[in-house]
This record gives sequence, structure tokens and C-alpha cells, in this order.
Amino acid sequence: MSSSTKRLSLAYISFAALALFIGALFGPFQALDHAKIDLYPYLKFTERFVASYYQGLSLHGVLNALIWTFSFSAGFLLYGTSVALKIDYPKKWIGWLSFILMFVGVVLAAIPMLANKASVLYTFYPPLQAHPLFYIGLVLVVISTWLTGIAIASLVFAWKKQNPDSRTPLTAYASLATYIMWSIASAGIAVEVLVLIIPWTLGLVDFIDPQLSRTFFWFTGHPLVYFWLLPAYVAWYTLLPKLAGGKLFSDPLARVVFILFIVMSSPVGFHHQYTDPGVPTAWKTLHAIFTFSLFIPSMLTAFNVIASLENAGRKRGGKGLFGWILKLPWGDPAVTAMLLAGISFMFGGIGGIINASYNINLVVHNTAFIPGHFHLTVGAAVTTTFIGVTYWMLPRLTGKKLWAPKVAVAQVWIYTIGLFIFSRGMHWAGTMGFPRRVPMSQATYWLESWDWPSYMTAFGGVVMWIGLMLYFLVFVVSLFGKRIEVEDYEDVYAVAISPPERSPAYFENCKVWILVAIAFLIVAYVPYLFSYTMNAVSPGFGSYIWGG
Ligand code: HAS
Ligand code: CU1
Repeated sequence: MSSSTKRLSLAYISFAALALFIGALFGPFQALDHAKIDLYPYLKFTERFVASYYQGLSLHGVLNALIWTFSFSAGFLLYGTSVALKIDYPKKWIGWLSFILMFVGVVLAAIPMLANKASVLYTFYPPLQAHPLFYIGLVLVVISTWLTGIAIASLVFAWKKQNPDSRTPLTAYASLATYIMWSIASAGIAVEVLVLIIPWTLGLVDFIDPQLSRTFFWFTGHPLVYFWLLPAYVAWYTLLPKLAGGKLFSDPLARVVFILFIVMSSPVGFHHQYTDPGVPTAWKTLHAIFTFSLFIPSMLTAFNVIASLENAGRKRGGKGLFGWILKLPWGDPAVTAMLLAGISFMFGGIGGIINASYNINLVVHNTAFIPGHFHLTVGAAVTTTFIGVTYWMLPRLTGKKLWAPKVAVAQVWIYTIGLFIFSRGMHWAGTMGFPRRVPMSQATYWLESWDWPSYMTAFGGVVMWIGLMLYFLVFVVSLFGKRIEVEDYEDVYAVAISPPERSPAYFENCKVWILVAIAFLIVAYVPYLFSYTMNAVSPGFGSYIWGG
């Protein structure tokens, strides 16, 4: 593997970690605010940097939820695919162009955010309006993800040319599936930003349709969470069983999961809009049903990955119903991170079922329950896995030994324990009506029953931050560590008990799955969008187009 390939992946994961570092600085501010402790005034370094709750929350959301995840996935999946296929990038310039676009996009978006001109949160719901640079920056970031998808596809197709009759190795297969899913899903946000928002912020049109914007946003916004999750699944399926000392239970079943995500990730956006006016109940119900079908690939993953871990634990001498769990290599920071990520996701997934239930959603929507849910999912399942992947990948990219693996193990535990306390507080408060997206230190109302959960949220949030800071410490010190020998194309991935050859040949044909995905999207959105633009409820788009 050329050193340029490794440099690209190292650039991506370092940039990701930097985004996480800056974004996470605001975490304790948010968490403490929930206990009515407002530290934002202390951040007013200059006249221009007017720190506010919403500015902090926007930086936190954009940098952690979008940039850390996108940039890390690119670095991990490009490298992972290249190792799995044992070939170098055929088109390196695409990878580098993609990185440059990501970098420039983040800088452009950061300028208005730091100037408090884009405090619109990571969901940027109109009619909240940010400076145009913010949206233009995000467009570049999304284009960068598409280019990464092209780079991965070009790797896979180059390999396929040489191996026309073989099954694509699972890591490469799943990485490509991740980017295919995302390329289809991101069409919604492309329409929202390019057609609706940018012309409006540039003053070319003087209206915006909030309802329609939200629909396009959530068209992408739900599959977005799988764009965060699937790279973590790649690690759970292909790295974790091997690192734990066992085999993957079933390779074909893993492929089924990624196919289901291509097909079903997108037609579900209305589960974020159950309470919105203007979307008929029938459409919300349809999306609720589709959402429930989306549990299947994650339940299959739980089954497949836990069966693989059991295989590993028993090989290591584990006995009894649960004894094998203790025998897993808990001293390896990469393994511990992924195990704790998986355990977190069991709870995060249960929360997802609650959110997705149309009627119960009315209890939790817009409450702290939702950030409780997404810190268990993107904050734990995804982030902790990426942290574990860093501990595995960093020495391979740099040729330097990982510094202090014991500190790394402690880091993962501290972060997870903090996150559990934080998230328990958020869920608990949420069920008692504690609002989300509200600076509670400024609120003129407070229920006594919120006291304890908000202390838990504040305390847990600070512990999480300490855990993350240890991650950056291990990361940075490792860059200056002792040189070690690394093999370029060593066999790092798990062998499967049920091998890839058992999967049917049509699993290899991504065109079919893309078409099925588009068909589902047409059913889920086109009739609704047609009738909505004819009879828009919020003034704007429909009346403008149709003159009604
Ligand atoms: Fe969600 C809101 C429904 C998964 C993230 N979600 C959000 C928001 C975010 C988010 C960020 O239906 C807030 C957006 C905003 O700002 O408004 N979510 C779901 C459902 C799932 C789900 C049905 N969410 C995720 C994932 C996320 C994420 C993944 C990020 C990565 N979510 C919702 C709904 C809302 C929502 C509504 C809107 C709420 C509202 O009212 O606003 C499902 O995909 C979950 C399926 C998961 C499972 C769990 C399987 C368990 C596994 C673990 C195996 C264990 C292992 C470890 C391997 C069924 C795979 C073993 C270890 C040993 C030691 C043995
Ligand atoms: Cu969702």
C-alpha cells in the first residue's frame, strides 16, 4: 500500500478527531445548562464571538454529528476497503479532492458559525436562517462524501475486473453498500439546500416553505443516522470477531443486512414529523410501518455479531450461558470499545422503537428523551466504535505503537459510564416533559421532578467529556510513539463460519438493490409531494408555483 493511501486515511481520521474535539468542548456547557448552570457568558472572548446556548449547540451538533462521523467513515472505509481487496486506490486524486472539499466545506461553514451567524442547529430548520456560507460549506461536505463513495466504488470495480466470479470481500461490499445507501438518501438534502434554502438566503426569492423543507430534510435525515451507523457495523462484522479471537457467524446474513439498509433506510422520514401539521395521517402511518421493518437488519446484526462473539468467547475457554462474555479480550481497547458500543446500542435501539411508535412519540417528541436516544446511538454505538477503530487503525496508518493501551481501555469505560448516566438523566427527564433545544438556565419555569434527572445529565455530561479528552490524549501521544513494523495487507478481517460463497450471486448486483430502493422512495414520497405542492399548508412553495 502506498504511503499516500495511508496519509489520506490518517488525514481523514485526524480531521475527524479535531472536529470531535472542538465540538465536544461545548458538551459540558450544554449538559450543565440542563441543571441551570449557565457557563456560556465565560466564553465571550471577543465582541464578535457572542457565545450563546444556540451557537454552542449548533457547533456541537454540526461538528460532532456531521463532521466527526463523515470524516472518520471516509478514512476508515477507504483504508478498510483497500486492505480487504489488497489493492491500492486506482484513482487517488478523487480521494484527495474529496478530503480537500471536506476541509474547505468545514472552514466555510465554521466562519459564520463562529461569528454567531449560523446558530440554526444541525437540523437548520427554516425559517431559521443562517449566512449563505454555512449552507455552501455543507454542500461541499456532502459532495465530498459522494466523491469518497466514487473512490470506494472505483476500488471495488477494479477488483471485480480481476476477480469477476468471486464474492466481493465483506468489508468492501459493506463499505460500498454504505455509500450507495447514502448517495440515494442525500438527494433530499441536496434538493432542500440547493433548491429551497440557498436561493432564499441569497435573496433570489423572498419566501421559504418550512414544512416542505423539513420533509426534504428528514428524507435524508433518517438515513443519515445509518450513514453514521453502518461504518460501525462494518467494524462489528469484520474486525470485532477476529479481534475477539473468533469467527464471524454468517457472512451471507451480513450481506442481507446491508442490502436491507440500502432498500429500507430512506422511506421513513415522517417518523420525525409525526407531530407536524400538513402531513396526512396515512403517510405518517406508512412511514411508521416502514420504520418498524427497519428494525430487522439491526436485530439480525445483534444476532449475528453476538453469535460471533460467543464463538470467540467459547474458543477462549468460556463456559455456561454467559461465562463466555467474561473471556472476551476486555484488555484490548479496540474490543472493549466495540463491546461497550454494542451494549449501548441495545438500549439506544429500544429507545428507537419507542420513538418510532406513532402514538408514544407524542409523549417524547421535542423532549430531552430524544437527545437521550441519540447520545446512546450516535454518541455511543457509533462514536465509541470509531474510537475503538482508531485504536486498531492508528498504529497501522502511522507505523507507531499505540500509547498506553490501559489508559485507552479506561478511557472507553469512563466515556461509556458518563454517557449512561447522562443518557439516563435525559430519558428520565424527557418522560416528565423536560424540553429539548431549550436553554433551561434562562427558562422561567421548572418542575421539581426535573431536579435529579438534570443533575444526572449535568454530571454524566462532564464525565463523558473527561473520557473523550483521554481519547485525544492517547491519539496525539501515539503519533509520537515508538516505531513498529506494520504489514500492509495482513489478514485483519474475520473469517466466516458460513462463508461468502453461500450468498446468492444476485447479492453482488447492486443495480437491482438501487432500483428497489428508488421504488420504495417513490411510494413513500412522490404522491405526498405531489399533493403537498398542489395544496401547501404553509404559505410559500405551493401557492408560488401554482398561483393559489
Ligand atoms: Fe433514532 C430520532 C427512531 C436508530 C439517531 N435518532 C433520532 C435523532 C437522532 C437519531 C440523531 O421513530 C434526533 C434527530 C433530531 O435532531 O430531531 N432511531 C429510530 C429507530 C432506530 C433508530 C427506529 N437513531 C438510530 C441510530 C442513530 C439515531 C442508529 C444514530 C446513529 N430516532 C427514531 C425516531 C426519532 C429518532 C422515531 C424521532 C424522534 C422525535 O420525535 O423527534 C433503529 O434503527 C434502531 C434499531 C436498533 C436495534 C438494536 C439492535 C442491537 C444491536 C446491539 C448488538 C450488541 C452487541 C454487543 C454486538 C433494534 C445491534 C454484545 C456485547 C456483549 C458483551 C455480548
Ligand atoms: Cu429517524
